[in-house]
Amino acid sequence: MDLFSKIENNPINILPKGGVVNYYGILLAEPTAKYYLKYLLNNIAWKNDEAIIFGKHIVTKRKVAWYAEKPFEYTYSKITKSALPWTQELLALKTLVESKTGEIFNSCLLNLYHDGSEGMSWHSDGEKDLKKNGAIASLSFGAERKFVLKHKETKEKVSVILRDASLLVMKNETQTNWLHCVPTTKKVNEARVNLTFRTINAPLDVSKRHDFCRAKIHAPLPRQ
Ligand SMILES: O=C(O)CCC(=O)C(=O)O
Ligand SMILES: [Mn+2]
Repeated sequence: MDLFSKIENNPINILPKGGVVNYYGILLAEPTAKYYLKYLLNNIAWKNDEAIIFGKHIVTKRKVAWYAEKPFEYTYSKITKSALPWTQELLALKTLVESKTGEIFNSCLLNLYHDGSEGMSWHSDGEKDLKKNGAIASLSFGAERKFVLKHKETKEKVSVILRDASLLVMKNETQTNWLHCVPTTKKVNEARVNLTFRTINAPLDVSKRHDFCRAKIHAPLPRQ
């Protein structure tokens, strides 16, 4: 058994206290990872992210997309997004992540970092729309980027490099006690796509979207 399959089967909790962040290592072979990166770059409905910060409307270079099993609304940084229905490929990746982690997810927030000049600043994912202490599974494709966690009180930092096709899961009290970020870097010139599978508990207002039955499609097993 190589190191990666060891990590994959016995994920390592990289946090010393106050939560669980399990790193599973690389889940997919290189050709499959390349296939998904290309698929995600070309087929996801990417939009620049928006935020209201200190009353100012900010539009990021980084792009985002929000998909779910129902047209859930998700509000963060004071902007509300309404989910698009799953694609077959996203469902296949959700199935893969669920089988590895034993968790169930109903939504996915995707981020596209075109290169190292784009990152994500310190935050925690504790919005009221999300299941409290629910697991958040982060699957990465493309360029390797550093992911840093910082304890809210002690300021202790823990970091991990998120590699192509690797999986990391944050759960339990992690969002209460830790912030996380993806720092910008001059060393990376390639794109990275990150998928965070989440559990949203927003009630569904079906009157808003009648075309959502498109989401009821067969989920194939992921290509290996
Ligand atoms: O890109 C990443 O690895 C992190 C993304 C993230 O923290 C988020 O979408 O909330
Ligand atoms: Mn986050």
